[in-house]
Amino acid sequence: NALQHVTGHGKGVLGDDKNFDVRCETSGSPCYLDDVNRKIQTYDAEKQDQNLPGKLIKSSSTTFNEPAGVDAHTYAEKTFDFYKKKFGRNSFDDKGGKLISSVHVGDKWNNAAWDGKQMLYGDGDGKVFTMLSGSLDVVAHELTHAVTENTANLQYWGESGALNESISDIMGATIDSKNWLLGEDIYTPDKSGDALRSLADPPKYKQPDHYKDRYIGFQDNGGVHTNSGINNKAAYLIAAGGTHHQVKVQGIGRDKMSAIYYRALTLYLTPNADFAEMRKAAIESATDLYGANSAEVTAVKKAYDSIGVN
Ligand code: ASN
Ligand code: ZN
Ligand code: CA
Repeated sequence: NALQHVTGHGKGVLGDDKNFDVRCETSGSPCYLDDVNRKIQTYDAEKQDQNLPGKLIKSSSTTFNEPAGVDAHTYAEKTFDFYKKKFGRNSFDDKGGKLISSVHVGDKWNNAAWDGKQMLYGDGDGKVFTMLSGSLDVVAHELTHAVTENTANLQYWGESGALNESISDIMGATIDSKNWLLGEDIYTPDKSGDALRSLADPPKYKQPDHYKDRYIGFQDNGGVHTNSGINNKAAYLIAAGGTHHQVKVQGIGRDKMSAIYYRALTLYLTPNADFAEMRKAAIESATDLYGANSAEVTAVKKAYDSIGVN
């Protein structure tokens, strides 16, 4: 008893106009951030961090004056379409699972997350972060945590946790392919040019880019957001090429690089995989996709050589 697949309109967090799929009542109003085809729904948590997801975001017309909700919704659709078109994956669980997002979670919360059930986005404090759904790479990063949980299920500590983080960054930088930076759209809104992380140059944001420099302490689940830089550098080199620690890598592009990691994630990696197993899984995947003697397999081997993972 509702109009389905209506096109909604609205501005995102950065003030850009966009279109997205909504549902409207048969009378034409109200409309909701409810994409009935992809099964994507976006809610307002109204600054709470409990009683989630909150209220389904609604508007009296097809125009939504709710930038954080508009971006969470639109970018979830984009990420869904990437996984569907590129890998034939039907939502995060590959079973058409309903994808729920809540925006305005908590009071000035400077984070975003997949909580095992849904996506959560804080508003940021306006200094360190603006509304976190405003960045496609952040949305794709969080949603990839859901894909990982439903596939390799990489455990969120130590090397497997760093690989979990890295896979989210790799897919974030593939789905939002305008650069190799993560989170630059919503990080420090008063300062341009910086970012949360760089896959091209992890040390720029205090991450290692070689296995010998890995963090071995207990903070951050054993440095999951630190040591991800090591694998991120390998992925960057596989895609873009370059010379690192005297090892030259011939790049194969983001498209093939991400296909290798997706195949490794869904077919070869296991919950406690370490960096050495990541290397093996990537070689195995590249061999399946491009052949044992391919330039793609060589790129993977050289990239892992260059970060000290053999
Ligand atoms: N934004 C963080 C992340 O995705 C949330 C977390 O701590 N897992 O890595
Ligand atoms: Zn993450
Ligand atoms: Ca980016």
